[in-house]
Amino acid sequence: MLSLQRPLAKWLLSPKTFFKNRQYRYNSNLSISKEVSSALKNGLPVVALESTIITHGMPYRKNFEMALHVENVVREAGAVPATIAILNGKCHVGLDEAELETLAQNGHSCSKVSRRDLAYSMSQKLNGGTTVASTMILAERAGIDVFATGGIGGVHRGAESSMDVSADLIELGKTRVAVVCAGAKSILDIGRTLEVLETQGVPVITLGKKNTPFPAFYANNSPYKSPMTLPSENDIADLLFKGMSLGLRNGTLIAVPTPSHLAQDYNEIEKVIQLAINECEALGISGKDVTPWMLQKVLDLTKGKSLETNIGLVYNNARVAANIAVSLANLKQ
Ligand code: PSU
Ligand code: MN
Repeated sequence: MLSLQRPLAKWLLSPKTFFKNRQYRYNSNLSISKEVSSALKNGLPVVALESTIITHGMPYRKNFEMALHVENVVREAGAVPATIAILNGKCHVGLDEAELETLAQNGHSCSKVSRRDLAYSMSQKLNGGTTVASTMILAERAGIDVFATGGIGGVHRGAESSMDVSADLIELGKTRVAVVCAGAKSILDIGRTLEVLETQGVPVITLGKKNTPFPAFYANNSPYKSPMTLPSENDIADLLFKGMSLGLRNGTLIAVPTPSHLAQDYNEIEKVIQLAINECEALGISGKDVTPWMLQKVLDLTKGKSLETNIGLVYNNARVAANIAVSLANLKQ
């Protein structure tokens, strides 16, 4: 890894050179778009975006519209978007419109690619939507520090017997990318999700005033306390920069409350989720199918309202991520 290739003393002596050069290190397996690669070379802010949300998180054609518009949101806030996916076995960082449409149209017939699936999908020349975990890996390899999505995977309810803990949490412990999301869905066991993040040394920061609860995706009034809060994107960028300066290798989780006009009530959405969990268990759904199945079920049960909230919060997270990326790029100058 980096610290082995580059002696620590040298790194400490010239952090600026380190930041400028790191994007060139792992690029041989990546297909980085011209726009993204030129932004990275010039130290401009870039925001990574995942693609499982396109292939497995939303129905066509809403997924395609979302995938296009979220890139505009990032641009409007002054950063360059880099949607990440596997196309014909190649790891792409930065997709064009036709590539986004291929993923959106093929949906579930694309693979859902988490860390364990990366090498397989490359060797079998598959098309795949990358999860938070694998998007983090590819973003880091490309030299991207900030990544926006909707929600992360976490510890599933009942994980004490099923052992269903998302690889996203493990990745956050070891891959240095800041993931901006709307917290964790209450289809997950949010309390245990926060415990695992703490164990792994992942700072979990909610954007907002002190005492803002840890957001639960559709709902902001969750009963879970935020481990940390910071009032602005500049403060978050400063925290990220401090972590980098110390050579910390872990990721960071930034939780952004859902805009109030889209947020739903925690207890209302909880009832829906309980129904969905009961059915999921009765049908014996397991492994990587659980999250996409639950997302679809909640969408059906709320007659599409959850989809509207989901799309709106992704845009909001993308704007916040771009602001953080802009601020961080300035600190790294
Ligand atoms: N949560 C959402 N929407 C999503 C996902 C999670 O609200 O689209 C996707 C993300 O790509 C996340 C993945 O990384 O599901 C987690 O899947 P699993 O629990 O199988 O690790
Ligand atoms: Mn799982």
